[in-house]
Amino acid sequence: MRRTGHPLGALLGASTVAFAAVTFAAVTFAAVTFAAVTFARVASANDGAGGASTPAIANPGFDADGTGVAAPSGWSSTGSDAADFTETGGYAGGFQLSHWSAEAFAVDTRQEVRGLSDGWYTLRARVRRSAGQNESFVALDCGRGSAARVHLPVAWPDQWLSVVVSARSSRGRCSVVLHTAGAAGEWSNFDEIELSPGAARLSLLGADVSSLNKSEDLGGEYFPSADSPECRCEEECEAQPALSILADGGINAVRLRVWVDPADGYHDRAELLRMARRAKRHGQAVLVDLHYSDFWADPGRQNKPAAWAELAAPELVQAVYDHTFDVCRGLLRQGTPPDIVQLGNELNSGMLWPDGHTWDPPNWENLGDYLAAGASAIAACSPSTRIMLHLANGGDSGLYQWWFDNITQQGVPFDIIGASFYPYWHGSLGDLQRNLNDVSARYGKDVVVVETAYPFTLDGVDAAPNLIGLPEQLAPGYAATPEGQAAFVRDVLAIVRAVPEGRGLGAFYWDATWTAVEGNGWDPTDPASGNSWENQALFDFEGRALPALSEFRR
Ligand SMILES: [Ca+2]
Ligand SMILES: [Ca+2]
Repeated sequence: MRRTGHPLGALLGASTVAFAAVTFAAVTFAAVTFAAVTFARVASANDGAGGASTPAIANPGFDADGTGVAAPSGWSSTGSDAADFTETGGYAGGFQLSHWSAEAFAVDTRQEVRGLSDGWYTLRARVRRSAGQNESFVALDCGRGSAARVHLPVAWPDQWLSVVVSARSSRGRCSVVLHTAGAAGEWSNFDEIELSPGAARLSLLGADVSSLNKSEDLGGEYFPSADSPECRCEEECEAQPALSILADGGINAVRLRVWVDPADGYHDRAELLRMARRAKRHGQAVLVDLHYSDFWADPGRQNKPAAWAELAAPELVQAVYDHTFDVCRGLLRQGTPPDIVQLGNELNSGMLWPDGHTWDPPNWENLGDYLAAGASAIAACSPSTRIMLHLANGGDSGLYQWWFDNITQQGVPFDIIGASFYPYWHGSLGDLQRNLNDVSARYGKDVVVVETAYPFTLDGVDAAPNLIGLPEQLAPGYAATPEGQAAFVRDVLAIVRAVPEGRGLGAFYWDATWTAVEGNGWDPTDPASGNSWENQALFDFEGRALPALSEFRR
């Protein structure tokens, strides 16, 4: 099984040297990292975790034998067994397991762990991988049909990521499998393999469907994926309600944008009530996205609703309360209380400019008053509804610390931190992981990636140029193809699932249903405005569900 000898010099030159400095920095923080990695919260919510043994993995950090060892203690390899070996470096302890070969390869490094109780176990690993043709994953195989894997996301080459995968043990033993199938010169690194009782699960597998009602009114049609049973025979494939297709794909939550008095009458309170009824019929949770504007609100614009333009700051507090309460009460009265309400949208620069701006000049007191008013309206209307505060730039932990330090000083009550994460604007998946892990621990809050998306093509179908249409805008490792979009969604979900203490609740795909339908452009004041997002929807140019949707099923 084991080969003897391998071109170690070539290996070191190929995949190790460039990362040495970063690896040493990571070693320094090892103690902190270990302290944060527990599963107490996850395990408490899990069936079968109580009293489970904490199993020991032999040589979990690949540090027992030094460098260049083809058969690290405790592990065995199958497949291209010259392609796995220890190297200096690693996330911690000085050494790591590497998968690499000068030729195309496929290798498994595995270890069977014995003495397990019946119940769920979660495997956590530190990983990183090259960005090319590299199919690599960490698997936990407990036999009897209980096996699961998590693919290695792609980040910057110097960024170690933490990933988790859970499976149910029923026969006392499970196998840890570290796998890479790569083209020549591709590589993966593994370190700090850890097995704990409990399961890591996402509760919110969501899609923003704010555009859907208007799309359907204007003739937009949606179809199941091309390989679904309904569509195998082309002529038998009939349009279905998009929410049905999304629900069948695993979407268990929807996000809906609310403007106060929009120019075209869409995305207002009445539409929210209608869409919430539809979503609840599919068993979907409802996240209400209050913009406190008549138009888009984001870091570049946070304009007051026209009806509020002349209000002084104290009157704005009342207006925020009244609008929030009115929207919430409407949902409550029709029997669809909101599950989550986010107060404002992408509040980096505050809201209700200029009164609630965070820097031009800053007025955290006003912003705190507005958000506290929204929170108290929700508490009065629907105490079980959870309150979210949402920023863009999900890879910018400095921004999040600055903003949430200030807003917590104002005493604003909230439950969940929401983050937008678009890799072409907001950094790598490593940046996202660092920020989510940091803010959830720093403020003791759950986190949700409340907006994310990725193109399935660089082509467009209407006249409006797409926001993402150039190869240089893409994230390394993720092609603008249906498969690349699916891999990106899969890996965002993996990052959220790995947030320590089970604080990563899930993610919402934005705007899943915004296909190119004439009249449904970005500007509610201009029916001729086009769609700059149709290559990032979860439905292709024919309206068929894309494979990324099925990533929400797990
Ligand atoms: Ca190590
Ligand atoms: Ca377009």
